[in-house]
Amino acid sequence: MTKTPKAPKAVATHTGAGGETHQTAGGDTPVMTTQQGLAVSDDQNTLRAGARGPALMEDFHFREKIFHFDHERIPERVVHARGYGAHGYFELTDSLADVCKADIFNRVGERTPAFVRFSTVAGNKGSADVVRDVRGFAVKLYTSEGNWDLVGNNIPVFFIQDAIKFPDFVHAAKQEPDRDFPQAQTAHDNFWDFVSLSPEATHMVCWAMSDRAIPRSFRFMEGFGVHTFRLIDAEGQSTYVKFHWKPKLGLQSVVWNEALKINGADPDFHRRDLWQAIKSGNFPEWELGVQLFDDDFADSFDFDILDPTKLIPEELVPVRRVGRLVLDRMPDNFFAETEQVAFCTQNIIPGIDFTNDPLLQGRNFSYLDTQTKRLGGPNFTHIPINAPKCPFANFQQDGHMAMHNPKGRANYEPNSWSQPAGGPRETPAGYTSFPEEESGPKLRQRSETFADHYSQARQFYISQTPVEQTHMRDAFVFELSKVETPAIRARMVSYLLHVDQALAEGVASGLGLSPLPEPARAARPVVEGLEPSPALSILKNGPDSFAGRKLGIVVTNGVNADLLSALIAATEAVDGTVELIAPTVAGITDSDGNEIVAQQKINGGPSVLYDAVALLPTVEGANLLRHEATMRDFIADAFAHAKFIAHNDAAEILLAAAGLHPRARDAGVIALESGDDATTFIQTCAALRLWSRENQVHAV
Ligand code: HDE
Repeated sequence: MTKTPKAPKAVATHTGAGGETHQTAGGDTPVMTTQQGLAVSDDQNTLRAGARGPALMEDFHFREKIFHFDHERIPERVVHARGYGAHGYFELTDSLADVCKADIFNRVGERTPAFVRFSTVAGNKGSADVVRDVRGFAVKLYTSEGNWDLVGNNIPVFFIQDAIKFPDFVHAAKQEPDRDFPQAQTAHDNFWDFVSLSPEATHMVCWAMSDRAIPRSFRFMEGFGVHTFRLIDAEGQSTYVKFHWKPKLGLQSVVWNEALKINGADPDFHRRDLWQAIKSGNFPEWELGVQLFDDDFADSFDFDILDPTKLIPEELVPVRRVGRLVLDRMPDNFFAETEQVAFCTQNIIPGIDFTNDPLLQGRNFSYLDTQTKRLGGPNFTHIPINAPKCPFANFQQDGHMAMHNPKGRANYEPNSWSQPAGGPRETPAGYTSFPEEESGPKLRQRSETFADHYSQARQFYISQTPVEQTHMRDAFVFELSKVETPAIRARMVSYLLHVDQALAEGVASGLGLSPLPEPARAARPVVEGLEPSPALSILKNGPDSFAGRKLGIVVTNGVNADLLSALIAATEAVDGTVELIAPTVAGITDSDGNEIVAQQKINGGPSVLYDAVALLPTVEGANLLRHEATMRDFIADAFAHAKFIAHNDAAEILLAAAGLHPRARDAGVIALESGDDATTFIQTCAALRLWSRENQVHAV
């Protein structure tokens, strides 16, 4: 942290006639060539007729370079456009051979290569990371039996019950078409209009208004397969399964006002976090959990297991943890891997099968179709990130960019050519679908068993801690306050009256909506007496240490070297990280005369970028910084966001400048006098935030 980065190896240079720098190949530096392999002598100047004359058409190097540049962009994903991926592996820790024949689940200790892409849903590719949104959690597992894509989200349910509604839902959520805003947010009329006309969305809307939709980082969030799938054993028996990814670091989110400010200060907050964690060897890890159940459970459950707007509480069907997913390598190139990775829900392997969840069935068409458009043709499976790592062979051929055409004479079968010219053949050991009996009239009809839209929304709400319930209420109020049409606000409150009376009243009051609307007509009465499910709360499943989190320390010249190193040591001892924030990024000299580089200048390192903060200025430094508005914001925001704040004596000057006089402080503002205090402070930070402070800092 305190080291100055190494300068890159020198490259030989000479200066051109116009003063431009020419860097030349030689030694370790490779020769630049055209796409045809022709060495390039001058990459700074086009070929001209005379130094001041017109450019020549003959300049094939210029034309190739500009042509390629002109074609750099491909269509962004229609949803989940903004994403960030990493490589890793899945390791089996508990065999599932009792219920699943998939090779990946049969040998404990075996590792399967994986690529994971996290994403937001609504925003365009260049939008910010910490918007209120669902996060995609898409996992490609390169198994020995073919690629298995588990294309999940960080929320276990979805907004709609039938895939045919997906285009409407997505249109409503994204920018409004006449004005092309707002970007990457649902706080606008069209979104709330759609969901307030779609009672089935109520459960998911409650999740989206919870802190699940503003995770602290990808490393602190869960993933869910959402749909009910099937596991198939060696005898062909089926067991229903819901897939879960449980983060090793526990669950953590930011608070809404903090999220708004993070997006300004660092729109890449989540991708930078993943990059830094992996590059520094703190490999993010999740456990794979499965909820297994049979037809008897499905028949006895209050809801339809095919309905993607419902979950199965973990208290009813426990999550069996069977493996771990570790991300340990960033892609070499973002475009080649993260942008070109093509997830398809229909990519499954022997031992896993679909159910009739109508959303899943629709997805199985959509993903293949969208990849073909996005990546330009049917051969997107030939791109290295998408190709299986097991052998593969078939008679599919040609098309744009074909890399794996069949070898030999045959490109069809059956054929009478002997091997090797005859090519691949089927095997009875290949994939077979579970032979579920199906019959019924052709019709367009939603099953009556999908009709309860509020009970699980209520269960979700009552499973939250009071702090989280308040955040949900505030999120509804914030979003609906951006909705210009009063009737839409009222319609949403009419749904919330089925979820929880206090929630509905709180939202109505926050909107200044009076009198309360009538509750919406419910197709089915709310199931009474559903027990709270603690697994649904973030705060009940939070971290128990400062591991994976970041402390921001404000330092100035002459900082107490002992205290600073004690604080850094205490943080690093629990696998946390530290950034130093100083008046200039060149850094400071500590009380022992050591020169220390800072990671941020004060106006580039606001406290929203840190999980907790410490203020260690000298008196002289504090007297300088108290006149700096961003320093005062740093403290005021840390306090407003309920963060733990450590400080030395001299920092009293800064605390006072930010309006934090001793009487305004609380147990979360902690004086540091010795190295022991530093350890206690970091232990205190395990509690995430001093939530009780929130009541003091929000009047409306
Ligand atoms: Fe997707 N979804 N989706 N989705 N989805 C896409 O595929 C779609 C749904 C999810 O990192 C698209 O490659 C339909 C549920 C993730 O590359 C597209 C329906 C869940 C990603 C598509 C759904 C997801 C996508 C757009 C309703 C959680 C990003 C670009 C039937 C279980 C994957 C693309 C990545 C991406 C269609 C609903 C998760 C258009 C039709 C439910 C994580 O094919």
